[in-house]
Amino acid sequence: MNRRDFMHLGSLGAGAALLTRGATADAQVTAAGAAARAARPRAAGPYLPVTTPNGATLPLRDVGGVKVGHLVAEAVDHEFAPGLRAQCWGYNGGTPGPTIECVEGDRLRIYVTNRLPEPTTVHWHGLIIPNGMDGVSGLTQPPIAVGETMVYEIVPKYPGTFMYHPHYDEMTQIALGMAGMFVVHPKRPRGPAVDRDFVLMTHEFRVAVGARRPDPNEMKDFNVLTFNSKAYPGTAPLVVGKGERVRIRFGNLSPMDHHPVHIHGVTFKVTATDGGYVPESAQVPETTVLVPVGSTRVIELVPEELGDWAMHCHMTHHIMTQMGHGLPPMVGVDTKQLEQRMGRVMPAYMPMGSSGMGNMGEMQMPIPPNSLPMKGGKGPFGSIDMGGMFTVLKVRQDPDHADPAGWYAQPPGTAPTRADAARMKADGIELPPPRRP
Ligand SMILES: [Cu+2]
Repeated sequence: MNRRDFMHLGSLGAGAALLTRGATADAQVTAAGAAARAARPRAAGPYLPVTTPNGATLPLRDVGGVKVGHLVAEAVDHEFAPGLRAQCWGYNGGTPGPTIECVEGDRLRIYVTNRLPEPTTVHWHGLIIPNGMDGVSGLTQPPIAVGETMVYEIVPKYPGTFMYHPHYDEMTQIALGMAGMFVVHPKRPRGPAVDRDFVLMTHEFRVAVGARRPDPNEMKDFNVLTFNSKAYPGTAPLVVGKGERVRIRFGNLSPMDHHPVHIHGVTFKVTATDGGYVPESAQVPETTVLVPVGSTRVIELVPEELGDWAMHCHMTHHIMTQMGHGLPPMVGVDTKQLEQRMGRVMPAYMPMGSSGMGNMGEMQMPIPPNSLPMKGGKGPFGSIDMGGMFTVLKVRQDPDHADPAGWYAQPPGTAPTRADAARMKADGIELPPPRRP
């Protein structure tokens, strides 16, 4: 054996060791997952149906071996979060539209009725289908006129996570909420079985404070950032079991922004995009996944720590809501004089932000009707300073019997405590003199 062969063998050995370690860890989590699975009634059928938090799945009727569904494009009165409603556009009474779910090779017949005040189409984003079914107004079909119904015949050739949206007046229709997810399960199971399968469409809207309709002409300043068209605290938590294998399918049909979605307390791998499966050798461990506009990203994770784990877009302005936009920079400004002068003309005047924006969600400030406070909601330890594209991954021992609204009870000794002088001194911590900026 020459040196090179030996090196090669060595690296194989290391690889095998890694594989074994991975397999042992997987076996442990799979055992926990199996226990959780055994305790839970499973849906009968060839696949685990996806869950669309705050949303629904499109009912499909079997008509002579064809799965028939009906999308109605229409205006919807939508609640982004308690306190903020707007006239959006969507499908079947909601935004996003219902998730379409089927199996590779299924024959689908989707009727689309247009109840919008203008024409529309439906494009099946990512699906490889005959050109005529692609739904691009003017290029592959005439638009669906107001009041008209058209029917699409689709046979998804490949499994995957796709989307649907109009390809007529995209700027207006998508900005008002017209988007949906399209999940095609593989005929033969692929990869390890999952215990939970979620779909989350990321989106962004511009809803001027007090307005009743999102502004479809906005290019930059989106102020209602959403998962499945809900802004926190309107977003439902994702309740999962410790040791379960969890799949989350993200889509992004925001008008202008990519969303780096970060999940606390877990690592995950991107297993698929709307282009297909990512080979295992190319799956990089991550804690944040960038979901670009017009794309889907599928991640899989196995939580090992119980708790309430934040899950949010990491663009800081995407975890703010309406009131956080368009403010002057105030950090460090001495507002005493300003307060005195403004107080003469506006007795209730209160300058904001001179010491930062923390707790703005908690302050009992009057806000205009039909608007959201700057951020957040109530948490078990006070105000949560994140809103918008934010939800909570709730990892529980017994997820099927856990209260989705409940908070994790931290075992004693597992949270930070206030440090007193004696303790600091014992560990040699000394306060440095304050620095003058
Ligand atoms: Cu974002």
